[in-house]
Amino acid sequence: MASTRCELPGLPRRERCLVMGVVNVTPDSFSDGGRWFDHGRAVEHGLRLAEEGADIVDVGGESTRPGAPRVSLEEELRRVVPVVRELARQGVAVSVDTMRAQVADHTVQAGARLVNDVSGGLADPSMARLVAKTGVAYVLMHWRGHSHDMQRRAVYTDVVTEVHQELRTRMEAMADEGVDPAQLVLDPGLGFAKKPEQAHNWQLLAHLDRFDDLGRPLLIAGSRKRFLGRLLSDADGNDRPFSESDDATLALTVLSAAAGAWCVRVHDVRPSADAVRVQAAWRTGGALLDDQGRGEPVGRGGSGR
Ligand code: PMM
Repeated sequence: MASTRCELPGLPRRERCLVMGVVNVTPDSFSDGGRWFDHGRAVEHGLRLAEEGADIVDVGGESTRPGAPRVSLEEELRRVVPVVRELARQGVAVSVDTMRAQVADHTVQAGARLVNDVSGGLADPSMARLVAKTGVAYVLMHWRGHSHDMQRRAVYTDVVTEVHQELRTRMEAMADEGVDPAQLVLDPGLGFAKKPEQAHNWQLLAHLDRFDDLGRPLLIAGSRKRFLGRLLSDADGNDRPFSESDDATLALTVLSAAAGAWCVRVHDVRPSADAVRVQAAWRTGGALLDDQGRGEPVGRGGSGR
């Protein structure tokens, strides 16, 4: 896959898979809801993730867990804009996890360098024009509907072929609105209208190379998701709780990096930041190390800026 060392406007370029750390400024997110639901704590957490080696810090104000209600525009703005502004001011490469063009607009003005839209532009018809107008890098994720009914829409004959086709259709729709394909990152949307019991997520992961012909870098975001808990269920059939799936997430990071992913999105940053460095040193036979065998420094000033 050609995507790892891809150039995207405003974002760090590394000879390895990047790591995006998650800051959910929400009371109810899937795995860390409520923990950073305060501007000061959210900024502190984002800075810690950058210190731990996150190349990008992803700030979101709306939970996308299955069944989650939507928040108002005003509330989403209130949650994310100050956090994005402060992290950007401190030199962190910030992405904003939003489906709303107005939130994207305000946060890009506040310093966000990437718009991470889990709806791939479907939730807000103004998104494509905003992305075209600002020239900002944009994550286009595969999506079939809002959280309250997305699992009902997880009906596929061939999940890989259909996700590929739907991403291609969305890329074309964005281009029709003036978005330069060079702004785009693609994401198969693990867990979004994908059913653990039908192994949709695993089929996608097993065939990431099928997305090569779309010619854009891939973001893989499986951190703490339910399909990992299901994979690791106990003898009584109980899913492993998400709080105990960080080792499985780390395995996903290693395999995604080896498969050529541009970036992984994770909650627990340090293990993944270490792992992508190990993978890159392995892949290149140490060609990028200094004459003492050292890699790039981990953390802000090294990879965070
Ligand atoms: N998943 C979540 C949130 N944002 N963004 C992208 N690009 N891809 C994803 O799969 C994705 C996302 C939900 O996970 P969280 O509630 O743990 O943040």
